[in-house]
Amino acid sequence: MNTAARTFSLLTWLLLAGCGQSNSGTTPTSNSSPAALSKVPVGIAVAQTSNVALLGQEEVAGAKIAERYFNQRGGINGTPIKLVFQDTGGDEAGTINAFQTLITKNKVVGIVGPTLSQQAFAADPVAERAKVPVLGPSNTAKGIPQIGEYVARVSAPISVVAPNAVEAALKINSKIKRVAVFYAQNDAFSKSETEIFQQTVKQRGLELVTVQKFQTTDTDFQTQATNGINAKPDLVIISGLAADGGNLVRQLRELGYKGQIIGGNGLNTSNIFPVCKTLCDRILIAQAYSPEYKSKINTAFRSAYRDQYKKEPPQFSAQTFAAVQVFVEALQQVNQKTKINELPLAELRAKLNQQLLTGKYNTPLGEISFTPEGEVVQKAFYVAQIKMDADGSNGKFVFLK
Ligand code: 1QQ
Repeated sequence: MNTAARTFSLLTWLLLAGCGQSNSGTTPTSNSSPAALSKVPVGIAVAQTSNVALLGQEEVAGAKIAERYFNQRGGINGTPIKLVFQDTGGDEAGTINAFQTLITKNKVVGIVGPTLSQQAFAADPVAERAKVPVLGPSNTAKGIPQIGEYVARVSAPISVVAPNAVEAALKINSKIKRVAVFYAQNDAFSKSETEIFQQTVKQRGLELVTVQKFQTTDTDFQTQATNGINAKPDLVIISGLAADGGNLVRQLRELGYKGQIIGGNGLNTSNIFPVCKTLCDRILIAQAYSPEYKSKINTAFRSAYRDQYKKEPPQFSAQTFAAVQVFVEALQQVNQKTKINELPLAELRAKLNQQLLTGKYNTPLGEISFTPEGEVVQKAFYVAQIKMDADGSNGKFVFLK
């Protein structure tokens, strides 16, 4: 590259990194140009619109708190990070689009996202082919880290999280025998989660009295709820997403179901409160995060979240914070060996991917690390129970001891 071209490419980098998404009119540099960064662009590809935004908006919140937190502490050895947000919407096509934009246009060093496993199975291969590291903040289905070398996750697999909720239900009511399971058959995570729940039920010697299927786009669950209730369960387990899951809970209760309900990870948000209101009360949900976890970084994260949102931070915010943290701390490590703004982007992405898999991170989720395949290694899990106010206008997650 001649001097004029190189200067142009550096300017383009500065513009790209400084202005986030607004890079119209500039010619993107090639991936082999030096990554002369005034800010290090990290992509956030989560659902900001559609029903999936009920989950994704908590991820945006966690990412923004992380950006502020780490930049206040010097970013990558003096160079701040700049989060570049691309909305995936709720489907696969939107996610592939968001990934492509982040990779080729915004030239991010890595991507945190997407919200759903269903979206990850479609879009992560795009990042894999482009050799751009992806950190799943909330992809819990079986098979995510196996998508490729550049795919890892901070979200513990549902196989280690979900059984805790069944254990908690049995602790609350040891008489539980008959279990009805409901799952969204058009969602990869829900299918993966229900397999784990169904296995757990059998391993515990409980009776699986019915399995009912629905779609995440459904709003009317009369048929499934009636079938479920007719099987006389004393425990109902739901694997779906927030809007459908919340509606199913509401309709089960309206039709008279009085027993315990376990909600899966897709219901793990206070955004279901407006859907099932007082009828959300008592739902049990397993957690990969507790706001009460004692550590310096969780105390800082928790108070930043509470200052802004006047409630306890939810799991998805904590997981997304942790994903940004992993990128930041891995970039700091890479930078100690070779200054990151002297590295061509393709090399930086490759080094970042290698580095992040080898580190240990003291996150709000506790200390985490990764297997060589990119599976998160995490120690502590929890179960919370929803407690709604009498008028159903608000509620909270109460962590069980
Ligand atoms: C997945 C999930 C989602 C329900 C979390 C937002 O766990 O899709 O894997």
